[in-house]
Amino acid sequence: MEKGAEKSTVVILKERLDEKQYNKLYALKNPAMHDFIARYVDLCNPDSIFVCTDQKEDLEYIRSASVRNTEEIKLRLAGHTIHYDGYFDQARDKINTKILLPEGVKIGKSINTVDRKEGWEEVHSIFRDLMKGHELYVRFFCLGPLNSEFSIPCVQLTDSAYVAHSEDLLYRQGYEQFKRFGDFPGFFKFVHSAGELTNSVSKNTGKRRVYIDIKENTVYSTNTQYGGNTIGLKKLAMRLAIQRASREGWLTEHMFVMGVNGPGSRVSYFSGAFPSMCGKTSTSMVEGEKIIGDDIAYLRKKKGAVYGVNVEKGIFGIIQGVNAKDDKLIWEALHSEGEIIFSNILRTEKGDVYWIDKDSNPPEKGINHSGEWYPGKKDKEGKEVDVSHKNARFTLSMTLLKNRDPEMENPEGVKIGGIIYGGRDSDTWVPVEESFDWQHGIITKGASLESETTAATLGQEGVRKFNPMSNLDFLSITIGRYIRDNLEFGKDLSSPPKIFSVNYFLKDEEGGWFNEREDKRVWLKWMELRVHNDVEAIKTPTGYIPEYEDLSKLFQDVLNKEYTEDSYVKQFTMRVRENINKTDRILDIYKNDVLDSPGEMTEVLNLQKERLLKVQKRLGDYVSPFDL
Ligand code: SPV
Ligand code: MN
Repeated sequence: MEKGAEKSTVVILKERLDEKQYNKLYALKNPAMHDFIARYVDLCNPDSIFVCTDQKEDLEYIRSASVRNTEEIKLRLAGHTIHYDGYFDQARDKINTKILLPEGVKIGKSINTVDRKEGWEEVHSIFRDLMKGHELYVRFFCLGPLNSEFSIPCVQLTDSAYVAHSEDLLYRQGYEQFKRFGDFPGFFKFVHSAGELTNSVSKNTGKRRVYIDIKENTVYSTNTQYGGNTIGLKKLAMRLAIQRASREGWLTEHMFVMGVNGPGSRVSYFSGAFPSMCGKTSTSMVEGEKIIGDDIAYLRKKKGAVYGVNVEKGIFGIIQGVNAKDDKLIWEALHSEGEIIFSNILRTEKGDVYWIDKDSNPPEKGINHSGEWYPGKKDKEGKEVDVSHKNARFTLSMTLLKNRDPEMENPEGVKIGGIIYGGRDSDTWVPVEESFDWQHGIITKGASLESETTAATLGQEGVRKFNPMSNLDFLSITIGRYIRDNLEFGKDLSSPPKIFSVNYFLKDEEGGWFNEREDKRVWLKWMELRVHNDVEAIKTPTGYIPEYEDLSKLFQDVLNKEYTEDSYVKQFTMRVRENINKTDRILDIYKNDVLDSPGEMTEVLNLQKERLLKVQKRLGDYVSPFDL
């Protein structure tokens, strides 16, 4: 080949792939996909390439590759493995995650961006030869159920067998779908390289980049392994899907989807948005109910209602605090044989695992994300190293769960009866409240969500941050446009879902919790009854709250517990002053920081403030629910 002349796709792929892999790739008649793969094979220069079909033996190849290359280590129970990310690569890197912004496009200052050309060139220069010494895995998946209007086909290139393996547990296989579709455009593309490794973890995290090209539906990720930075179909695909949804009139949300059992054989479906580490997975996995998904949902309008699907088919869940009492179903799955990848927790020589707030005391030694571990170990900065990282995770396919809802693979999705917004809020919102209607719910619950930061992203914890719909980290359009899309979405529905807020994190003056972890089971049942107007509620300036008698009955029925009037008053006292302050904060944000904020925003928030001021004048800063 002459220097300077571009090699053709076929030439590159013939040269680089062995015959078997080449044939698997060319059984798919999609030239755009072939071009994409050839470009990155040529640039990243892997030692070898494996094309993964949906066949069992191919999946087995990936599974054993991750053990062979020591990205995963086998544990005592069959199917269980453990993976470690680098000590400084334990969470989403918000600083180096950027949208490649095309010229002339504005998406507001809350979204991290880099000029498209500049960012594209930077990440492509990092990619040059980055896969040298590695095997490249080519994988095909589908976001959303197969054969559905929700489906989005995807191609992932990664040189991490751990990432390829994780995706296998988390997403529906899409090779056969690509084959059926033939030559089609519009699939999402992901290129990831863990980069140079030391002790099986990414070495050059200084060159960690996650760049999202909304113009080409492509995401680039380099020099990192942590799932939130690397598993393309998870949060990276969300940015692409949010763009597409906005153009096409549907929604991409950071939401679980679950079925709540009502009286008789009634099942009502809910979707719920919570920031990371605020109880989203544990809510969707509560005892007695059914899970469809724990993290990401697509919502579409059909027949005057909202239908939702789980974009994924597995869980990449927080393991800290999972214990036999509060998380029975997760606990059981984690202690049964089956394919599970644990990450960033302690393992012993015998292959048992420990994490923060597991039931039993941790052993005196083991290996964790910091290497050899012993109680009291300090890191280089003098900080005590916990037995596991706070953002440590478990990854499993939901086929391992007994509480998986049979509707999960329904290509139609499930009809959503209620939408829940929740955050980490120590002093303002009551534990559960229903909004007056769709507009009021979107504006004062979803678009007004604030939450204290957690270990799910790098940086300081416990800082109250504005996080509309818990989706701020994943937006690729202006907040204003996103809120407008949400408002529009509900406008012409004949049976709109009811919108609720929940707060599991309310604290008393001494900093103790007002809620027990299992209380959420009661809040879910109350919301289920409200969806069908089966119980009355008390009208407050901010929405409808439960009546004491209904909760008392539910606590008895669901938890076999007495619910005292005193607990009710503590939990449901209207914190008028805090709510006014919050409304002011949110008004300020939408007036001053948000581009193209819809006019309804300030209208609805101002009305809410007036209602709060009136109550304050009449009854003071703290009002018992019995006085409302
Ligand atoms: C979250 O942090 O919201 C997660 C895990 O669900 S991550 O993949 O990091 O986004
Ligand atoms: Mn999440």
